[in-house]
Amino acid sequence: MSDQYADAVAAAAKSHPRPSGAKPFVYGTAGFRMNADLLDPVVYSVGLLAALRSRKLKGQAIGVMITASHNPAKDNGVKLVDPYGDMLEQSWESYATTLANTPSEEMAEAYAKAAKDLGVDSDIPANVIIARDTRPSGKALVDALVDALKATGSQYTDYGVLTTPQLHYLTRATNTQNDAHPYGEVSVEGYYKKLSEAYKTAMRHDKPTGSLTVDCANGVGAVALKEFLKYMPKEDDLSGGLKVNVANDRIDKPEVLNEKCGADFVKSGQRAPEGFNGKPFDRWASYDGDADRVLYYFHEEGSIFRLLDGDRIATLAATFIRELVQKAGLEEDLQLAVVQTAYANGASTKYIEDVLKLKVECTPTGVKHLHHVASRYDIGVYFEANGHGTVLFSQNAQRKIRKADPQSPAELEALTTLRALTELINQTVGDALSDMLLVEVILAQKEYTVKEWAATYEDMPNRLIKVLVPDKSDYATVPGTAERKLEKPAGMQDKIDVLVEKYRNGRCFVRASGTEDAVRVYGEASAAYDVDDMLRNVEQLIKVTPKAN
Ligand code: G16
Repeated sequence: MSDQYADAVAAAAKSHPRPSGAKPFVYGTAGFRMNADLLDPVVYSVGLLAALRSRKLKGQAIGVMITASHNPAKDNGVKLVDPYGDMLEQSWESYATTLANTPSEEMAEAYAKAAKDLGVDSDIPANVIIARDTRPSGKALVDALVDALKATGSQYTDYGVLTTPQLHYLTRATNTQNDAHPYGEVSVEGYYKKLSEAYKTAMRHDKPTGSLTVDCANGVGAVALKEFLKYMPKEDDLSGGLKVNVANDRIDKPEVLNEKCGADFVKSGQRAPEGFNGKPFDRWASYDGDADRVLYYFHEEGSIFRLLDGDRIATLAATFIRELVQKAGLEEDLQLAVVQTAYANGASTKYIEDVLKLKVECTPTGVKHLHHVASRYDIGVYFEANGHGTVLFSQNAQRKIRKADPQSPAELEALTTLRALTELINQTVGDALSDMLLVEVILAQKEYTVKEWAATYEDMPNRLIKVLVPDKSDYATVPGTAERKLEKPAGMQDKIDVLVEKYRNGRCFVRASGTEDAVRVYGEASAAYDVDDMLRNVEQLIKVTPKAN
């Protein structure tokens, strides 16, 4: 055991015992997520890994977010943020899983082994920044994390209650503060200032029509949104003044977090949240529990619910940014692409390819996958249908946009807006607040109401359901298929294929959730009744499939 901190790690680990008989924990789609009662030793182990990661990266700050996002209030979770604000590098996930499953009496040895395998120099200082959502369990979990950081001699800053994207922002801002182009001021206030200044520039000639009501899922998004509104132009300001109504902001009642409200509820149920009182065509948006997703929606006359989900935000953003790039005279220089997952509505993919004539890539679920692919392009627009996404501008694109010399007033206008967007968009991760401002800018500039936005193309009827199974690890998809085909349970995919063939333009896939104990089933077809029938049959198939051995 060579690491100089191993003894302290062993001593502190005694206070964070792993319960015997606990199911193996896996670092999944968004880190570890489970019933909060089980998380204490897991968070302790994540603290150890955060210290190793920071040392490995020469003392750059690593972020740790305590949140279970869209999950119910009883759950919590933890995820690591890499120095540039993106998710933990995938090759480290197995170390996270190993440490999380190590009994406390073996922790020091496992930690020292990981340090050795990863080639970590324990003399390098470690630096970790922490935030948590509004869940009551978060405070004690931060204590477990801090125990690990103290044991490993790490410096840390606890920012308290923040949205996930704010922590991502702070991580990148911390690590770029001495660069030629720092990401932003290293403070929460700096985050609000950056977004509001960019918004004001982008809205210099425009004012949104009507008001916007935001369902904050009774979570931390309510705190951030209310604070942010102090930095916004006054409601009647002709440059960007926007009336925002804050709904579902009961953070004083932790049990109502994500309860019958929030982006996940709205997307899965395809209905408005509790408390919805919009008149026809009123603009509403929903955040999720840690404010990294946003969706828009409205009611048509007759209370017909119309959802403007992540696919819609992707197509709106791609259309607008492409127009700006063209108007700025940079079309030949900057390649734009859209990244989606299998959950993207088929009509959105067709629209992007056939009408916008842009390249579409499809990745497995999980922001880390989309982010990775989007970063290969000059401008990569990525969104999951559930509202999680952002736009990435490569270093090359940012340089070209910064340095371009406008040849006409029209080019200057487009460039000014494009420059503002590179600041307005949180390029570290999906950010409900930042994405919402982007949508507001686009709707105002294009003079679109929600009705016109929804009319850009017609969604295929679709549904997403959750099926509880005895063990979700019985379900695995074929690598390289972006989760569209199952390889486990054996034979199930063939049966699904036979079923789906019966429905016009039917498409259906099954995959294990990375954040909940369930499998998800997505289906779409030309007719809504076909979608319902198809999903009923696939659900039945799952229920009668015997447990794998
Ligand atoms: C997380 C991930 C998202 C993913 C979602 C659902 O979101 O960050 O990329 O779409 O979970 O994942 P799954 O279908 O595997 O349960 P969030 O907002 O819950 O952190």
